[in-house]
Amino acid sequence: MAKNIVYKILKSHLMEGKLEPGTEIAIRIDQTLTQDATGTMAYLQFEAMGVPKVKTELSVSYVDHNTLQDGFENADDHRYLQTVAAKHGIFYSRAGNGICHQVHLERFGKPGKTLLGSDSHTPTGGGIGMIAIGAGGLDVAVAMGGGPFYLTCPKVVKVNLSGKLKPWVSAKDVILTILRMLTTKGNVGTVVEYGGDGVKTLSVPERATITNMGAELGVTTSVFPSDEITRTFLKAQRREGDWAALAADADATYEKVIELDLASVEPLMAKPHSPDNIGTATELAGTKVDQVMVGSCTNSSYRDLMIVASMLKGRRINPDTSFGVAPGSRQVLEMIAKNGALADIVSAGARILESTCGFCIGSGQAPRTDAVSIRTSNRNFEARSGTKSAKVYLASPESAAAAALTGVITDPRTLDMPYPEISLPAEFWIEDSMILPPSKEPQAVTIYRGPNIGAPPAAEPLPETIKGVVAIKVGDKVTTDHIMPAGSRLKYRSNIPKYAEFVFEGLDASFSKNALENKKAGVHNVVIAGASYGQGSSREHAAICPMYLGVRAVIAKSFERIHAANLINFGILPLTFANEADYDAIGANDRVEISGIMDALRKGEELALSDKTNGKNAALKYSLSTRQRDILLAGGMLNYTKMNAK
Ligand code: MIC
Ligand code: SF4
Repeated sequence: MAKNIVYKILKSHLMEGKLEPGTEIAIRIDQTLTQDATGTMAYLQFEAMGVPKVKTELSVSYVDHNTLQDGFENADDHRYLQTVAAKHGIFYSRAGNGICHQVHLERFGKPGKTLLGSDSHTPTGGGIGMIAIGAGGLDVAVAMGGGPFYLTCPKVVKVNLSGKLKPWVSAKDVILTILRMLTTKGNVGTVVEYGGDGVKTLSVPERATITNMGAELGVTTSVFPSDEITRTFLKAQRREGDWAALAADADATYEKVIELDLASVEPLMAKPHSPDNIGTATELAGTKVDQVMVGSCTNSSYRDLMIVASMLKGRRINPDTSFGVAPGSRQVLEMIAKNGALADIVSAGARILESTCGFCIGSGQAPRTDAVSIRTSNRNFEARSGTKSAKVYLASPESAAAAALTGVITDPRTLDMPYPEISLPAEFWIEDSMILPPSKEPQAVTIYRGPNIGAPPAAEPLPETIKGVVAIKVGDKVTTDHIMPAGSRLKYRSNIPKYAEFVFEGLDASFSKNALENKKAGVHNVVIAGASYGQGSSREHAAICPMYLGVRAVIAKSFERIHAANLINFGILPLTFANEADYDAIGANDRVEISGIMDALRKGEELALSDKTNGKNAALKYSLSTRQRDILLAGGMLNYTKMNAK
């Protein structure tokens, strides 16, 4: 049967199930990646499994999120990660070596392979033809232990690219165009596959920008073919041997085909506070800009920084605009340092930042009160920048540099300068000394555990009846940044009781305290939510910390994929309203009851919420595979794994 790229890779990795969209399948994972903010939990869970050496072809542990080190916590965690990697067969990319997705693309990704990463932007690897998926740390730990990864067999949507981008328009504008079409809601269970003649006009870094920010669509992943351009990129990384051709069969079928003429794409920006709230640079032009930040895993490649450097060369940034630049990797930084482009950026007045996530996750560079900040990153959720009143716009490096020069939002096509032509080098600068291979004598490695590292709490089995209170009621598109803020709170990632103090901090500062009191009093906490609950990050802390606070069920209009899986892994029931209108009737603090849970789950029957405060009932649905039901019945993934090991 004719196949698209997605099904070719899934087929060659299929371990359980059939390739029928909507059904649960299990696939073999070739490579894993973790980053430090999700990694400590993932490795603690991996250690708990008792597997001496990872069973994947390659596992890499990156340090790129928590590098601010405003206290001992981050450095302690780094040391833990380094030693645990050395002991268990994992490569360790040290702080300073770059952002996980950028470095993985440069040094490790391979066309046709599967990659599971404990970070939602893992689909960046789709830029070189990988099926690269973001997941919670526990799922990644299981994959490192040799277990399969379970997912819903996706529908595949093709984006058929034709034509060529016009000057001053780049890959970021392409993905913003697609976000305008598909939005951040309603794409769960889909993979976007790119094809068409336009593909060959895009370099690997450009393709990676598109697959990276595909995460904001809420799709499982996005993938490009692997062609001669991919081969040239890998050759320039001295990895031509890792190349493999990958293309869809001529008569491959898709759920839907979306046509996109690259020549029709114009400079766009995502306006506050959602990546799908799109405006054109033309219509936004003239808005005063206080801060411009270039970097993040979306737009920090050699290509992107060379564009910025060429635009700034011989010019000065606007005196009212603060301008920060964070190159995506040490490779990028070293190359622009050697060829002089870094000097052009510095001379223009830029502040050079570490090759890390930094500003993107709100770890430093919080803008001033009410500021307009133009960023090349992928998420502009409210308060993520560290300043609640800031208005963050997401843009291409071209549009960002234009704003830095003029001090206002500027359509880069209106600048009085020629469009810089950037070609990728025949050979990148390659020096991997910041990537430490695993120890040859693992038995001699002692794992370092600083006081910041606590054991992950175990989930309790589900009760027969959830009897409690609506501890919070939230609206649509509540992101994991709302549930479990990052930024200055990031350093508590390895300390669940402490980190749990900040659950829903921005929405209801007393949530954590109240929820914990309910738990102590034996009252179950229930969360009521609107559509697309849990958008954004893969952080399983958005499930672990609520679990720790005694949240037993989340009832939403709909869930995002990674977050729903994390809730199940940590024994929290993800339920949806059979009639969405019932959402309106339930109030915060209402006394609620859901009974007969075990029995209903075992039989696959509907559940009902009885609201004791208003006397109304709401029918509840769930979309769980038998395996997921068993995980919930066991009280989470760790309990389930232990039970099955016996
Ligand atoms: C993010 O962009 O929100 C993060 C920080 O990279 C997260 C992971 C995390 O919360 O640690 C992600 O996207 O998964
Ligand atoms: Fe890091 Fe930002 Fe990318 Fe997340 S989105 S991995 S915080 S650079």
